[in-house]
Amino acid sequence: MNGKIICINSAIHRVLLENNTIIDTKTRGKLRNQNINPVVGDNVFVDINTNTIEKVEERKNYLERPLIANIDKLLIVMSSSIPSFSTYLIDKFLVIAYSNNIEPIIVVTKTDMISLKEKLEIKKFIKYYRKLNIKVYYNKEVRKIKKELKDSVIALCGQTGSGKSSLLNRIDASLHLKTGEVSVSLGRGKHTTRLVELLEVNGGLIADTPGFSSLDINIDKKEIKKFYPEFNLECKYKTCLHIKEDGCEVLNQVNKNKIPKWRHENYIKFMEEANK
Ligand SMILES: Nc1nc2c(ncn2[C@@H]2O[C@H](COP(=O)(O)OP(=O)(O)O)[C@@H](O)[C@H]2O)c(=O)[nH]1
Ligand SMILES: [Mg+2]
Ligand SMILES: [Zn+2]
Repeated sequence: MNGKIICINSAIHRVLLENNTIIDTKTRGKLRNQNINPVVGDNVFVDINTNTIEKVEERKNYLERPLIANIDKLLIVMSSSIPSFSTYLIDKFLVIAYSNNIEPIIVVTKTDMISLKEKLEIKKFIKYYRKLNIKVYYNKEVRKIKKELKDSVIALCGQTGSGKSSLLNRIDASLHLKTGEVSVSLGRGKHTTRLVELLEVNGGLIADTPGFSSLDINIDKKEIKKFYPEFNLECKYKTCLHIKEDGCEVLNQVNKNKIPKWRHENYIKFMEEANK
């Protein structure tokens, strides 16, 4: 029977089957011999007589930190107050999402904590992201966010304190996730590696992870521009990286304020980081 791995704890692979039951399975030696290492999110075929995973389906995408496969949507949870709103982080998550074939969705939190003036400032950014066809919601819009969960596999990302756990609790109060936790450094020699787990929430699955621990854009420097949809313009040179080249149409649009300066500045930062 087909199913999806929702949790892995050493040798035990917990699978949500298509008939909505959950079983604990083992992997077959055959898979290990083929060097196939199933991860959370993998779509698998299970022999329900022996409770073994017989086959791992081809992956749509695969992230290493958190270790998870087949994510449909990335919920970028961005606070407008403490921690402060960061287009740098949003733009970085957008590149990570697009380069992994994941639909990004931005959720803005804590607008109740800011002034009207600050709200208008943030609205400018939101307007631009919407222009790029990215869905942006406020965390108050629980009904709209719930709709996004249906039949989707979702990962959350965003800074500590941005309101990820609070958001999930709003969506499903029975989750009782702890909020307001300050991450403390682990005691000496203690290795409390958190398990990645997919939780069933409102007809979808959400990765219960602290978010992305790795914020590296794991792609070639020359590729980053591909994940800035508005950079798909005709420059003088096909190989143009839109930094300071002669005849660069992207820079031209930035100068005309058609592409906002901050979008381009963040891009330059990513290019510099990719240099290291
Ligand atoms: N005022 C306000 N506080 C919020 C909001 N969302 C979350 N918080 C608070 O911000 C703190 C951090 O939230 P939490 O969900 O733990 O963030 P996480 O680290 O991303 O999971 C908690 O004290 C929450 O009560 C919001 O929309 N408005
Ligand atoms: Mg949390
Ligand atoms: Zn260019």
